Amino acid sequence: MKRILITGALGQIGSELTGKLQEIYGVENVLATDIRPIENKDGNFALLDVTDGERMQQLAKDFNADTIMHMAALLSAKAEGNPLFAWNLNMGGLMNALETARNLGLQFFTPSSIGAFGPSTPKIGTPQDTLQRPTTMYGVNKVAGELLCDYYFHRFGVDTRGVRFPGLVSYVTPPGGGTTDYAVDIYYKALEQGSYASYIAQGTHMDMMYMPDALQAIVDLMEADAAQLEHRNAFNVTAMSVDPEAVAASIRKHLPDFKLTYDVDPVRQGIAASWPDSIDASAAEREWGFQVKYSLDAMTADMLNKLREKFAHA
Ligand code: VAH
Repeated sequence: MKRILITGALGQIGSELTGKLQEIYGVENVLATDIRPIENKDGNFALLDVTDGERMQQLAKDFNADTIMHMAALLSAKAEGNPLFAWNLNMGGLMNALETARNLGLQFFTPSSIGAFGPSTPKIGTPQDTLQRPTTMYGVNKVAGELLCDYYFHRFGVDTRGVRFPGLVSYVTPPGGGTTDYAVDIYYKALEQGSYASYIAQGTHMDMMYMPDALQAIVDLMEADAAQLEHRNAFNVTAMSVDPEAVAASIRKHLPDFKLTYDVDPVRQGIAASWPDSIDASAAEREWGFQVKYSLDAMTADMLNKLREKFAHA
C-alpha cells in the first residue's frame, strides 16, 4: 500500500484517515476524494460522487493508485430514513470501488460494522463467524458488502480487506447520521451545557472504539501479511462495550456535576437494540495482531481535552 485513493474523505473516518495516511505514506501519496470540496487542507483532493464509476476509475488511474479505501457510505439512522437512496449509494458506490480495484489491480479496504448483525445474532461475545440477519437497510448493505468483497477476493483475486467497526468516537467531525453518535454528542454537550439527554435508552450496551485505535486497525490490517489472513471481510474489532450511563460516569470523573437524562428516539433505539452488546475480536487479534490503546476513561480524558482546545479556537 503506497499510493492511496480515499473516498468519503470528509466523513467521520475519512477525515482522520486522510491525515493518518499522509503522515505514514507522505502527503503526495494520498488522494482524498469526496462529493463536497475539501477546504484548507494539505494534499491532493478531487471531487468524486462514488456513484460515478467511470470518474472513480479515471481518478485512480491518473493518480497511479495502488490502493483504494472506500469510506463513503450513508450511516444507519440516515439510511433508515431513505432506504432506497441508501441502497443506491452504499451498494452502487461499493460496486464501483470494487470494479476500480479489479480493473486496476488495487488493494482494497472498506469498513463493515456491528450493524451487519441482527436480533438473532448472539448478543454477548458475538463470534467472528455467526448468524447475520440485520433488520436495517444499513445492515443489509453491510452484509451484502461483506459478501461482495469476499466474492471479489475469491473470484477475481482482488486483495479485499475489511473490519466490522463498532461505534467510533472522535472529536474532529461532529456527530452525524449514525446510531452510536450519542457517544460523540455526549462529550460536546457535557462541555457546552453540563448535561445530555440520550436518545439511546439506559442499559443499552454497544461496542465502541476511539478513533485513533480505529485508524491504526485499518493500517495494521492493510499492512498484514496476506498469508496470515484466514478471514477478510470482515474482522470483528472493538475496544469496549458501554451504555450511556457508563460514558456519563467516566465524564463525571472530570465534570462531577454532569447530568444524564433520557429522551429515547424509537428509531435509533430500535436499531441499537438489534445490534450486539459486545463482540469477540479474537480472530483479528490472532490473524493480524489487532490491539487497542484507549480504554473508556482514556478516551474520555482525551475527548474532553481535545474538544476544549477545539472550542477555544472556534
Ligand atoms: C452508525 N456509527 O451508527 C455507525 C456505525 C456501529 C455503528 O456503523 O451507523
